[in-house]
Amino acid sequence: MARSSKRAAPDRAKIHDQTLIRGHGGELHQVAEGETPILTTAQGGPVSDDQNSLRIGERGPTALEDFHFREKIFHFDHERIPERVVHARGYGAHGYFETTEALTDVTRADIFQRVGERTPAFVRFSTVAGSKGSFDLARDVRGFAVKLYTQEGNWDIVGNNIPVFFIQDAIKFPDVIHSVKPEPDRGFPQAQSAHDNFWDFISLTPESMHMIMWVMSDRAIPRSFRFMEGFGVHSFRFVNADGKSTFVKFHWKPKLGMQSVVWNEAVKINGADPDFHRRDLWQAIQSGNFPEWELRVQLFDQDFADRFDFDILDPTKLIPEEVLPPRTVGRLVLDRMPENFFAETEQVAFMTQNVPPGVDFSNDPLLQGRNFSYLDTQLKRLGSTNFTHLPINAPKCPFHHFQQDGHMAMRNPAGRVNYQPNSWGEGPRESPEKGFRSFPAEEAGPKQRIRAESFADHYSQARQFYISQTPVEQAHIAAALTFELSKVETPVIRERLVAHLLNIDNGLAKSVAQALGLDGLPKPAPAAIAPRQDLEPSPALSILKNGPQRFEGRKLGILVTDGVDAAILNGLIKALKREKAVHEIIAPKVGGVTASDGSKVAADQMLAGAPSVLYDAVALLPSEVGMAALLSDPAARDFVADAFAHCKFIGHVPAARPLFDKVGIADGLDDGVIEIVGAGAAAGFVEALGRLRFWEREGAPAG
Ligand code: HDE
Repeated sequence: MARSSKRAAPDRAKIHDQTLIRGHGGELHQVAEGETPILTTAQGGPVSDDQNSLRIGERGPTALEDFHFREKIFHFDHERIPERVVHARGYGAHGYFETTEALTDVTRADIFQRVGERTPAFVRFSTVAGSKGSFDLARDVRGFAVKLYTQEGNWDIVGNNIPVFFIQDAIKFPDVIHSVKPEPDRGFPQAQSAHDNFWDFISLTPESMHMIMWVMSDRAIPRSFRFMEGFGVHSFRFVNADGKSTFVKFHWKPKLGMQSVVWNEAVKINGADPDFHRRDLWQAIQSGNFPEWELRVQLFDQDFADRFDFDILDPTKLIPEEVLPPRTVGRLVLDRMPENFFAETEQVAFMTQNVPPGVDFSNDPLLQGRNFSYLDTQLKRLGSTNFTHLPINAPKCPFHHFQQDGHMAMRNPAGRVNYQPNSWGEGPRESPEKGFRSFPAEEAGPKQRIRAESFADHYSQARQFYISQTPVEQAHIAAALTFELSKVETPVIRERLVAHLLNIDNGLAKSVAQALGLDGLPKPAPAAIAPRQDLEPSPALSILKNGPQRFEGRKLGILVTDGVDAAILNGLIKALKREKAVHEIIAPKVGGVTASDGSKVAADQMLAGAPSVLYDAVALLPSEVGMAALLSDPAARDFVADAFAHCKFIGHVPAARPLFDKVGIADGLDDGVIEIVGAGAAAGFVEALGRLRFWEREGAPAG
């Protein structure tokens, strides 16, 4: 039986048109102009009353025969499906992948054959530990899962925003996840790694140390999905038409550069806007600022693998970009939000085993385990083997097979033939040329449970990551470790972790021990292999060394009052537009203010609902009169104090100065606090914003 997915794409422009409504089958129905469609049951029966259930008498009992009520409540009762065991909280968007460099020599994958070709894509970003309703800015790894609907079937690169992982063997996955999730007796903490169980497991699992450096760094508190890198983590294979294999690692590089928030800010954002990352992606895409990443590949052969310092099958190791420069081969653009969160983002099923011909697996033991896990999890979550029938999971290329029946089967074979070979001359047959052929790697050896000796170095790359950071970033790692361990109630766990840090960096171990108030330093943890001190720093691992030097895609919060200088405000907005940045006007009342020239300025936010943590930088443009009222407003004081504490650039008119006095920072004002005098000065202020933060305020050099 032949099936094609060439279903007409819905005409999006018309979906919200009054004259078209979408039916439950996804089809659009025409209704006469001005006519309201009739509400029906799921069986299509017209409903006469949706406000009252069927009762015997005015105040009597409800009748069992009320099939409309029964169906409505039945369906409602079953609205939830199990959330993902990990990565439950996520947010997705549609877009496309464009091939910018053909890789015909290294892979036969169709997607890399033609420069300029676009392949539809769906991406889901997520946190790992929290449940579906948890807040966005947990300290956590972010999932970065990409589904590419290629001409040879779906290819899922189910990656993270961190290029290494906690464990080396998939059999440890339930343990690491159990340890980070809420503790089973008390049911908390939610979406937090700062508790005993997590650090107990970590401190007993030295292989996690490299990953720990990453999750304690600012990578784990990104400012936006748009400003994160993504990584396939494992070594995969490309296989070309001649059957030659090349190893490959996948990297996604954000076009607008990387950016994170600081911890104190993250904590406050979670209260002020738990959907911070969702809202950010939604707003960017809805306003036409489509986020974009480059796909870069690190390609290497067996020779390189043999020579490299670490085992390329070990997912707790990376290959520094300076050692093996990545090649840019494509770009990923997200330009459309799902029409329905549940149907698409919640039901999307990513699977590492979804690879097209020309992409293949390595023996990374984590990847091998994942290839089992993802199919299993889809059955549990989506409830049927037919989860590929859901539009978000169905391939967009023609597909033909004899799988049939099961729950919710919607695409059963038509006609008599549901097997092959058959004598009826019908139906699809396999193709040795076009079909997926596994790379014929030679495998032999005793069947055993063993960790390869080549996986035994747990500290050298952790150290390399640490020494590659700027002093500011290093200080953040120390502060994060201190915070997390301060929440651990069992002193021996704190000590055990510091013992590992001694194998990474003495200074780091000492500062954490001191900040925790440990009585002296423990002995370094026994190391299976002595940590290397000779690995060169890799600048690519630092966020701040790779700053975008522009404010594009970022958001300025502009605080105004009645009497705001209209020329300055307009100058500022113009300069931001030129920089492709966005802004929000924050006023004491959401009704807005009247500017100096008598014009009405609409507000996006009321001050009490818009703390400065929601912005990348702030501008204070009160009038003298407006200022007087702000001085006694705690929201105004927090607005400024937090912006300053979080090293944000603060632009201000002279009238705002008393606020600095009021919050006690007037004596410490630095070059990150910029006076805006006259309309022309606004452009200068916006130019300074390109540095994103004034890190010198933290007392450590930024570079
Ligand atoms: Fe996953 N992982 N994982 N994982 N993972 C899931 O699949 C699993 C691992 C990642 O947005 C689950 O559909 C095992 C590494 C992402 O829908 C589950 C192991 C990396 C997502 C699963 C790992 C990831 C998942 C849960 C250890 C980075 C979210 C729901 C071997 C390279 C995808 C689901 C989305 C989701 C299993 C380790 C990334 C249970 C067994 C390493 C981005 O199948």
